[in-house]
Amino acid sequence: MEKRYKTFLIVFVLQNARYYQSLSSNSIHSLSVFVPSISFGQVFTENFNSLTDGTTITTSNTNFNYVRVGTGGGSIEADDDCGISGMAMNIGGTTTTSLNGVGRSAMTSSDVTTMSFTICSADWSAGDLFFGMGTGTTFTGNGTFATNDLLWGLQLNNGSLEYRTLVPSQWNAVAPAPTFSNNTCYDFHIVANGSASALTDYNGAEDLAVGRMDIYIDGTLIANDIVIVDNQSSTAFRIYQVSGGARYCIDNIAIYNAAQGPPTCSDGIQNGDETGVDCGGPDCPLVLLQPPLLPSLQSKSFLYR
Ligand SMILES: [Ca+2]
Ligand SMILES: [Ca+2]
Ligand SMILES: [Ca+2]
Repeated sequence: MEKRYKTFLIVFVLQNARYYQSLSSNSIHSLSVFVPSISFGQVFTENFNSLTDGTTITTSNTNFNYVRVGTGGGSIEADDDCGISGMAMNIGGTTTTSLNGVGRSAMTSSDVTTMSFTICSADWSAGDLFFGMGTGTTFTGNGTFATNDLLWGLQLNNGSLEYRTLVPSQWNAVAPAPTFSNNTCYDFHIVANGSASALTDYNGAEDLAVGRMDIYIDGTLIANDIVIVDNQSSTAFRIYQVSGGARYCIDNIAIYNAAQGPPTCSDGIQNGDETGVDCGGPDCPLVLLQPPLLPSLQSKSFLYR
């Protein structure tokens, strides 16, 4: 997999410019973008873009407040060659007993939450990766946590997407089962409702019953109103490798204390793998990096990435 940094020098018709600026001869102007960079309800974000390739990830160089590299091997490091635009987190190990995890606790408490992230793997069949949200002291430490600490929990178990239930306490396959191709990245997006009220049209036209979650992959609703673990408020999330030798690249982690639809190129906020508001990354329009220098021509040269 290769990252996809590309620089384009293209001809751009001034009348179609996305961002307007006044121009004067032979001078350089800065651009002003009058949009918020963090959307309403977002309580956590991490995209690793300031890390150097190969950096061992700790809480001191990320927005996490929980990082664990368990006994038996494994590691967590920054990786710029995952197929994700920009730096990502590479989590996993080479043994079957590793426990590598990251997370955040003490976030704003909410019983309606959204978690969004991008994930890739070279071999989905080789490991077991957990991700979920919840509360309780075990979310903040190294210990495994009780099922009833979870608002919701999912795992990618040897390529099978499974959800946790409290009664009976077990893992259940999401149906119909989504399939995952090796060396391919997917955008996961989970909206969970632990409140006492059903949600209506949270994503324009999508509802979510009490005690349920909607699971989107690559912007498509692949599991509708799946049972969550326990109706409760959440203050934390964790992602960890349960077992297996697989490594996973994870990026663009975002947590909201509200019901948020999956990222789009027109929602007015920078989310998903966008590098600007509704632009950049593999799915959205190019980001304007540099204004034109010569204003006198009908067509201009711009630098994009
Ligand atoms: Ca990144
Ligand atoms: Ca739904
Ligand atoms: Ca967007």
